[in-house]
Order: sequence, then C-alpha cells, then structure tokens
Amino acid sequence: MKLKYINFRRKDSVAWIQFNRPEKLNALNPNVLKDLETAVACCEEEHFVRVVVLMGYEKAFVAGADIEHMSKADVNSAYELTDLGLRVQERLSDLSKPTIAAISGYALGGGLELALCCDIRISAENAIFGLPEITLGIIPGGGGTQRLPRLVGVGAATELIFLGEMINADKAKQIGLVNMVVPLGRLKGEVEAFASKLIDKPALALRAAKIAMRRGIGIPLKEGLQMEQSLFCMLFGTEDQKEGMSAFLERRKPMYREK
Ligand code: CO8
Repeated sequence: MKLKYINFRRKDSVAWIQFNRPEKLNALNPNVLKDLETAVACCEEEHFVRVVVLMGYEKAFVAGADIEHMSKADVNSAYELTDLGLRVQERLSDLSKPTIAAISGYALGGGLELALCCDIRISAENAIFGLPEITLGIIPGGGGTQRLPRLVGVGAATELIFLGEMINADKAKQIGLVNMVVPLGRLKGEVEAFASKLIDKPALALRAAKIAMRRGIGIPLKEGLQMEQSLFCMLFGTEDQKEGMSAFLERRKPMYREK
C-alpha cells in the first residue's frame, strides 16, 4: 500500500504504521489522518496481521495537530477536524488486534491522544509527552480530557492539561502513562519482543480481554461484570480454550490456532 504521510509495512504478523511527515514533526492535518485511517482499516481487514504498531521517527512520534492548519479554522472547521480525528481514533481504539505505540521524541497534543488509543505504550528514553493545547488557547480535542484521566487518574491528568507542560519518559512511566521506557536504540527490538509475546497468545482471548476492558470502563461495574462473564463463557466454545487447558494438563506448550 502506498500512502503519502504513512509508511506502512508488514513483517511477519506485525503491521508497522509509521508517520511520515518528518519536516513538520509528523503534525497531523486532515491528509495525515486520512492516510492513518486507511492504514488502520487495512490492519483490521488483513487476517494475517496479529499486532499493530504505531511509530514516528527519532525526533517525533507526533508533535500534535497541525497548528498552521488550525490557525485558519473557525468553529465549523474545528468540528470537521475533530470529527475526522475522533473517527480515526475510534477505528484505532476499536481494532480487534492489540496495538502498541512505539514512542520516541515528541508525543504532544493529538499525537499523545493517538498513543492513548493504543493498548500498550513503549517509550524511548528521549520521549517527551504533553498536552500543550492550553498554551494555544484551546483544550485537547482528540480525547485527551477523557482518555488521559482514565489512564493516569484525574490528579496527574489535570496537572498536564491545566499547565500544558511537557514531561519526560521517566515521569511518564511514574504516572502510568507508558508501560515501559527503553533506550532509543532498543525501542524497535523491545517492541518486536513485546509483539511476539502477544502473537504467541490466543488471538480470540486477547480480543475478548480487549473488548471487556475497553467497553467495561464506560459502563457501571455490574454491567461490566456481566459482559466479562459472557465473554469468559463464550471462550469455552473455542478450540483455543481446549488447547490451552489440554496443554496445561499435558505439561506442554499450547499451539493456538484461532485467529
Ligand atoms: N503543527 C505544525 N507544525 C509543527 C508542529 C505542529 N504541531 N510541531 C512542529 N511543527 C513544525 C515547526 O513549525 C517546524 O516547521 P518549519 O521548519 O517549517 O518552521 C518544524 O515542525 C520543526 O519544529 P521546530 O522547529 O519547532 O522544532 P523544535 O525542536 O524547535 O521544537 C517542539 C519542537 C517543542 C515540538 C515545537 O515544534 C512545538 O512546540 N510544536 C507544537 C507542539 C504543540 O503545541 N502541539 C499541540 C498542538 S494542538 C493539538 O494537537 C490539538 C489536537 C486536536 C485533535 C486533533 C484530532 C486528532
């Protein structure tokens, strides 16, 4: 697939979606977002893709929405931009496969918000995180006020959103924004290692766990527990459940099949 603002490649069962607008630190404009949407849709459709990685390059994951583009926006065009952004984010966050954000350099504003849509965030030591929207006279418009407090708690999120200041990778790890921090030179290798652990897991159970957590967070606990029960019981109708439990009893490594 040839896209202008996204390099898309697949290695074995892992799809790598790399932002490709380095001269603007991968700032998001409608064209970048549409290319991202195409790449994400392709990952959903291609059954041999088991894990999806979102990445930038050394200096920037994504430094936010394109401020030059937004500087000309009025209320209607702000709606258009955020409608598109939210649609792409929904596709990313609802992907039926695990997603990993491999973050190096700046992950700011809309860039951090895309990373928040991923299941796992692996950060290089040089990563810088922030929601600087307040410094531009606006607030986060791609889920920052919603997803960030859910992930790191209201206290830490409020500080980031009110002050608009940037934090480094260690601080991001400390507040639970990222799962791990690794040296920049090891970022790709660590992401590959994490992805291969996921590939070894039963795909349907991973999907069920993702649905249970993502949907569960927005509904009352009682309903969430019922949903978990349904998904748990549904998995007893799969080959993978039989294989997983037989392998345990036979003291061998399970060989999962269902994709
Ligand atoms: N938008 C447009 N251009 C940008 C952006 C951006 N967000 N970030 C960097 N650039 C451009 C610069 O203008 C510069 O271009 P040029 O060379 O043509 O002048 C080039 O990228 C390199 O950037 P700098 O020279 O500024 O590089 P520095 O190393 O000096 O600084 C910084 C790096 C600190 C990251 C700095 O570029 C910066 O502060 N960027 C803006 C960060 C920001 O405020 N981001 C939040 C934007 S608001 C937002 O994201 C709202 C989201 C709304 C939802 C969208 C739906 C998904």
